[in-house]
Amino acid sequence: MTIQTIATTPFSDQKPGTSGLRKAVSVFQQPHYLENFVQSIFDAIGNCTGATLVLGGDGRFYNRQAIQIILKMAAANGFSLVKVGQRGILSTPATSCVIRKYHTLGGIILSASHNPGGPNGDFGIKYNIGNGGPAPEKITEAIYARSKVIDTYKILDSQDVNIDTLGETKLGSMTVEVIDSVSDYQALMESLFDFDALQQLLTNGKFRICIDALHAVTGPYAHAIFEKRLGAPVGTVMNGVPLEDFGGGHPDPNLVYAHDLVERLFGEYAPDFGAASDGDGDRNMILGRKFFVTPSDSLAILAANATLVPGYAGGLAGIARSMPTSQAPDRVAAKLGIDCYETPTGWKFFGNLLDAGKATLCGEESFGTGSNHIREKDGLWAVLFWLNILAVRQQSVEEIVRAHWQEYGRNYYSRHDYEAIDSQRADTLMKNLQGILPSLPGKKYGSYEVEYSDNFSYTDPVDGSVSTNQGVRIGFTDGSRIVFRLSGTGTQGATLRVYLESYEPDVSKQDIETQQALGDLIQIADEIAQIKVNTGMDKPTVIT
Ligand code: VG1
Ligand code: CO
Repeated sequence: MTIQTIATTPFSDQKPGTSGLRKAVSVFQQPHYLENFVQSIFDAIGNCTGATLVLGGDGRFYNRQAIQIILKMAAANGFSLVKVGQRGILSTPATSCVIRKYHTLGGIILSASHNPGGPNGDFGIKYNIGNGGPAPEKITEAIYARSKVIDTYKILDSQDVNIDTLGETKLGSMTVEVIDSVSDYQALMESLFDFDALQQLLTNGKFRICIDALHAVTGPYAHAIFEKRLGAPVGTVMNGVPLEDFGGGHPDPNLVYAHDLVERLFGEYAPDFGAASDGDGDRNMILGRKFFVTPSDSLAILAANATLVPGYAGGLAGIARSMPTSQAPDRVAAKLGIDCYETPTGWKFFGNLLDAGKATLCGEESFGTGSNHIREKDGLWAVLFWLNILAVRQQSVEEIVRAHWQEYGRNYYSRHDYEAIDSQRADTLMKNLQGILPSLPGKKYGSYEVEYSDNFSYTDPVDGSVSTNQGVRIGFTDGSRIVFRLSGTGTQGATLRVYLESYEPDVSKQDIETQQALGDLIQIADEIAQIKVNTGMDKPTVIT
């Protein structure tokens, strides 16, 4: 086995987005494309010699091939050990858990998360640092800078490694350890939640749940935890076998894409609780019987009830939410007398707050919730947290949410996505918006008056780093908000996200259908940003 140094030329498009580098599979299959990016990671992080790396992915098409390439490159770059998930499977939260538990240098996650997979779908790669979280911008920028000048990469000339059987093998002087994908993660969950109470709830014959893994990475974790460990009936987990193309579906847990689950939860004899997760297992959607919990509300409710759960019985240090997430968690933080931090979109911005002990729970409107137990959002963790609360309170999901609204008021919330629009048109829309921002405060739109308007900029309270241009916010005097930003995870053209939020303290007005409740704001958003004119689309492609 010899270490080969291969000559290469840079690709100009290897800039990591909100969550790693995502491209169509065909882009990753170009000669040297993956290798260039992996070598750029190794060069940017530097101290690879003798280090340990965690490696796994969500099982999508090209996962296995990419793992073999990365193993050979890790060996050639001096790593002494790579812990790889069996069959190449490791969810994003499980990877974060393993990095932290074994104090490794970092980890590589192969996933394009909620983007569809298969030969015609997307692939992605993300580097996580030693705290278990996504590399911060300083590192992703260094990786990108390196990718623009790279001229060689190192790879071991060797046979493929067996990644299906647990145990250790040698690859040159490096050890490859194939680990159980689930066990470390499951042990962490058992340390946080009351598994006895959960087992009782799931075996009492009265309370029924349904978990939709959408043929993505969560399947093995959900089978092991809910069916095997907690005793829920076999069949509780739907679509539980990870498939390379996710069964042709879109592994995004929302009312649009998790339609099988939605049909069950809104159908006859509906279960009491339903949940779905995404491609790499870090997102969650929570449903009660004929009831949808918005992710922003979910974060607020977990925070308000945290002390009912053993792992959080000591209370919360603080809460953090991404800027477009609704302000429902802020109200809980205010009541608890703790800070609520507002960060740019993407989990990499929560790492410092969690490391510094400033926040305990964090979340995003995009179906992501998590805590300081790892440094990623965590789909099954959120499901277990909800079930633990339900086991203690002995109320339905709907009762708990309605009681929350009664106490704190309801933040009506929705996100409108305009996908795959022409990039230039999207840039024009954002540029025009920026141009009119200074003129908006004081302007009236029907009964709404603009209080402030800005382009969100974030100064990290821990290391002082500044991230600018993180989305346009328009706030109204009654607390309503409209936020506009362009997605950083799409792979076709541009995706415009419009986030809409209004606040309703009056219980008698908390039962309006969401799009109707937000109807005025939807119109105002179009008036201000000229969405229809600029995108050429007369309605969003996805509403969540
Ligand atoms: C989207 C979401 C963001 C999330 C990111 C990664 O980013 O809006 O909240 O952190 O996906 O999630 P964007 O830039 O497309 O809006 V995942 O589950 O892909 O790791
Ligand atoms: Co994800």
